[in-house]
Amino acid sequence: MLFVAFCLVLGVLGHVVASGFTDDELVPLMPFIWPKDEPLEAIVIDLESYLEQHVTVAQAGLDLLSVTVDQTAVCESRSPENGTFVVLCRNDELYSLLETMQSIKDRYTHQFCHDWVFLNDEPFDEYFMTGIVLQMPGGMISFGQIPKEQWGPPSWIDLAEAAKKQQALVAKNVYKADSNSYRNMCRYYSGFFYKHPLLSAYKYYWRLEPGVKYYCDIDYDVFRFMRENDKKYGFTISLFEYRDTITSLWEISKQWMSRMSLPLDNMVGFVENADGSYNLCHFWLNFEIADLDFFRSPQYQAYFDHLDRAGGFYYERWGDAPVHTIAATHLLAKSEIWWFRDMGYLHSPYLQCPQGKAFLSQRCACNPEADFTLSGISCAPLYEAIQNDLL
Ligand SMILES: Nc1nc2c(ncn2[C@@H]2O[C@H](COP(=O)(O)OP(=O)(O)OP(=O)(O)O)[C@@H](O)[C@H]2O)c(=O)[nH]1
Ligand SMILES: *[C@@H]1O[C@H](CO)[C@@H](O)[C@H](O)[C@H]1NC(C)=O
Ligand SMILES: [Mg+2]
Repeated sequence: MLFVAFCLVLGVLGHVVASGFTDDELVPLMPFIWPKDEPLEAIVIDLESYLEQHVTVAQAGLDLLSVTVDQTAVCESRSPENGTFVVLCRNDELYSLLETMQSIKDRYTHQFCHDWVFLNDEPFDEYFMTGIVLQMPGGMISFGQIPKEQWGPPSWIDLAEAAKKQQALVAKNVYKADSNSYRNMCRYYSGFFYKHPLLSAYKYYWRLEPGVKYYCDIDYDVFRFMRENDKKYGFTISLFEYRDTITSLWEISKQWMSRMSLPLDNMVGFVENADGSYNLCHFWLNFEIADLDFFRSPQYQAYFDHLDRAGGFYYERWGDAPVHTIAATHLLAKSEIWWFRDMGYLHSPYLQCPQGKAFLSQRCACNPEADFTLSGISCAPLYEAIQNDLL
């Protein structure tokens, strides 16, 4: 025991001396290069000792975890596009994530080997990272940690006031009203993920959540599609937000947007009623394929900062979905927004399932009659009407 502790301390000191990085630099250390032709058992032993050094340091709170496994040599054909998958999740979500990745691998990544970035507010453990890496069909696979100051209420939030307002939402039975971790997640996805150092090398991302499933073949590189067609924001399912979670979001957003010069061919009609109020439509954010540079733009960042100052991520329970949606519909041209209706996609309880010819040619495995688009609580008809100038 003493010996183990001694080795840990030595390892930790060695790391700090060797890396020389300060807390806020967050530079990824040397990647682990996956040797192509070695026996798997040997690779796993080396991988685990590489991971362990980093996990030990991160769990001791001495540095944020930042680990990269270079499996590009394993890709059958690597996508030349500047994009990556992004997954924010916890260590205990490994198995539902593996199922999700299996469906992505079957339907998509066996043809287009992309990179992956996994983020967590706590350090990922060796068990999680090894499990993920062994599943991968290749690519650059990175695991990062979220800086403390980006996860949790900022200093100007009055915590007593926030707790009081939270109780009022709980009394109204509002979905996730009592969850602070959900609030942290929504704020992070609204204003910080695109600034993470592990994402700074990329332009496009595809957001995945543990537990979602893909049911149809996707035979083209989605990042190439985004680039060639000048798309900046893509979604699958769109629906109505719970009004009580965003009581003041629309007014605050409208005031801010009224000072901006918006593109004339924007998509505000997707979110705004004739009387100027919010119709509650939003893109469901467990799926998102988008241009990180849109979020990195000074305009989006200023919008987020304004919302963050107002405090509604904690005083109310603003979702990242209405925030991204209000931003995209106001700040982008409608031609830059895209509905991926060809994706067979499930995030419980809602399913998008292509119909007719698409169902057949993409060999879908979902029930087309259970398609959310047909349910009457989808915003897709409004989206279609606006895209086709029918309104
Ligand atoms: N690391 C980490 N990940 C989180 C945390 N909260 C949420 N996430 C991730 O973000 C995803 C979205 O959060 P959920 O709680 O599932 O939110 P949701 O999809 O709106 O709600 P559900 O209907 O419950 O799935 C989850 O799948 C998690 O992977 C957190 O506190 N830490
Ligand atoms: C990828 O995109 C990012 C963000 O736009 C950019 O900074 C970077 O130079 C791009 N990389 C390549 C290889 O084009
Ligand atoms: Mg979820």
